Amino acid sequence: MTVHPISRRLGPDTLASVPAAVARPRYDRGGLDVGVVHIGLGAFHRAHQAIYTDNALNAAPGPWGICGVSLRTPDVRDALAPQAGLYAAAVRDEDGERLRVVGSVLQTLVAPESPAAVLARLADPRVRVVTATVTEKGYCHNPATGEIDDRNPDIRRDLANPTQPRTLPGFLVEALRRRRAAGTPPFTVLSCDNLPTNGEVTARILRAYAALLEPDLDHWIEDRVACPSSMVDRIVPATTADDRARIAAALGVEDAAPVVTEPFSQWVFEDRFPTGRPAWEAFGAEPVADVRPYEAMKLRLLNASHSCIAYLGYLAGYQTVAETVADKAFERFVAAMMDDEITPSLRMPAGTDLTGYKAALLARFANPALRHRTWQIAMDGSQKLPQRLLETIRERLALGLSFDRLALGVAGWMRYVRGVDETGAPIDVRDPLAERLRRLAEDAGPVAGRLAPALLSVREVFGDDLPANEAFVAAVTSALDGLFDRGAWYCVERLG
Ligand code: CS2
Repeated sequence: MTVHPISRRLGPDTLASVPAAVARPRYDRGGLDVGVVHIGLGAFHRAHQAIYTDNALNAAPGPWGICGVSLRTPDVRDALAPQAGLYAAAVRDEDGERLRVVGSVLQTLVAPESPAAVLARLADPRVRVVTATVTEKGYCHNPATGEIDDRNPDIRRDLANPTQPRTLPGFLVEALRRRRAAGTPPFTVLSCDNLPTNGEVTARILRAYAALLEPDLDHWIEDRVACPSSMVDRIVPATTADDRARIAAALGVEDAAPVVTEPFSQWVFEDRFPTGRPAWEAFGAEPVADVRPYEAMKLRLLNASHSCIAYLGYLAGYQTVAETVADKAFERFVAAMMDDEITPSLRMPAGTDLTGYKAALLARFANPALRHRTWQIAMDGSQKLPQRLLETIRERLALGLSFDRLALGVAGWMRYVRGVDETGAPIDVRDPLAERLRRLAEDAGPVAGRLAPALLSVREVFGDDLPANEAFVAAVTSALDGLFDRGAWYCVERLG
């Protein structure tokens, strides 16, 4: 009987059959300890931190294998476990695709199935770093204030069942409690999510949760647990069935968990790891004393533009970021928003080439080899708007400066979360607040003068200050009026 090669699966036994042009781990995976636990084993981690670690291990093997934990579904574990954690990363641009097999993920766990195994791994003294990509909502905080949301049902549930947690703070604090009880030094927690001062946010949430769990644990965490901040950047669209088929053909074996990404990658972090870390900087990661200017640059330029492209591009009928910015009206709009409304808010260290950074961003958005869906980026807007658009707007309001394009982005979100597109078709709005937003929008109806104030009443997004600011309310209402009246494309074109 002949076995068709593609029916075989990527794994340690089939790696030798993968074409030689595909790079692969040069270290002995069997001899590695798990030194890093990563929470949130999505495509972004596999295309970013796991690759930096793979590079570090290639250069100098050390005790830094990764145990990846999924907080919700078993999908990634189901895909990766039969492959012993191996998967391909495809780097794509208009010149083609380069593949490598990544080996740094040694173990995968699914938190809802085995919380005890996750806690045991986190309490293991060999684990010295915990990294996290749990998305904005995974911090269970109020996005406008950055404080823990102690009414969050998952947080309440974890506090009532601390040995069977579900949330990031629930797992980390219980593991830290066990480490303290056992006299084991704490791990360092490195947030890799798109939040400004993500280390401070993490530290605050861990302390607040600990204070609710056990007296004095919050002080121990404050004194002993380092939570450096980091800025991460790499565009990683969701992998599609087409990607999997193309990559399997190139590898000669099936891979159920490949990731597809761009050549660009950046990682800037505060270098506070009292118990050590992999040598990520040897491969381009940038340890710095203060990461805040880099976070602001990335969130306000890249992510803000992404969100505007997502809402306004989707409403204008575009499916992907590349399609949207191929429309010159959109490209001009994004460039003008970055130059006129965002750049003046950035205070970069001397020598930073913001002009080059912005030109590179436009080229990255235009990468025709990535199908980055506007719908994907539009997800969870209630958690993203504050740090992407509203902070910059606040600064401009304080200086009496205009912000018409940023206001159009906010109005685009309002128009989008109504859940009906410009042709009358339904939009599948994904957001932790989706239901509440939809009800507010339904009661208000498609009238800017009613919809804008209705949505501005969501204080977790807009805080108390913006709904009370006349200039802000007027700008957003007028932008939303334009969207209802003339449609997204016209409004974008007018401001481009
Ligand atoms: C995107 C980000 O989905 C989104 O909200 O804006 O995931 C973006 O692609 C990354 O931050 C790029 O580093």
